[in-house]
Amino acid sequence: MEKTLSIIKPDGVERKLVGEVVKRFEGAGIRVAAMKMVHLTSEQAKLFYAVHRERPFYESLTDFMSSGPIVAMVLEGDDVIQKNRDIMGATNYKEAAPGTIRHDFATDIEKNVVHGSDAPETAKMEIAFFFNSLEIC
Ligand code: IDP
Ligand code: MG
Repeated sequence: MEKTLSIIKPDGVERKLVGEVVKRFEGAGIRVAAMKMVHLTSEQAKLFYAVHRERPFYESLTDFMSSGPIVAMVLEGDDVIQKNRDIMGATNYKEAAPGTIRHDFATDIEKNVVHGSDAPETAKMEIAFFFNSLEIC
């Protein structure tokens, strides 16, 4: 079984979309294997998004990601990395397909409600950033 990291970003938590997002994952047959709410410091958000440090939106993105609590989850299932990306929709909500989380709820290219790992290697690193092995059931 494959695992991936999902995050409900500060905009999603503030707008009370936690239940809606989890419902979409579970409705697609995905299992939640770990879940926690955390409020990242700016330094922690910068570490998490270090791969984007050269991008013009890095400062703004990491300010946003540390602006309020987030919900981090480990999702488990067959092909769950790609399945989660399909349920999330395109990064830019204007290009996201109808029925995807970002199409239905995002308000901005940055404030796009959810994060999802994009490949097996990043999934492994991102899961370890938030969870130790005892916390993954
Ligand atoms: P992803 O979240 O769909 O994997 P990435 O390219 O990895 O997209 O970008 C990470 C996050 O950075 C996005 O989810 C979004 O919040 C933000 N972001 C991406 N591109 C832009 C941009 O052009 N302007 C502002 N924020 C952006
Ligand atoms: Mg990404």
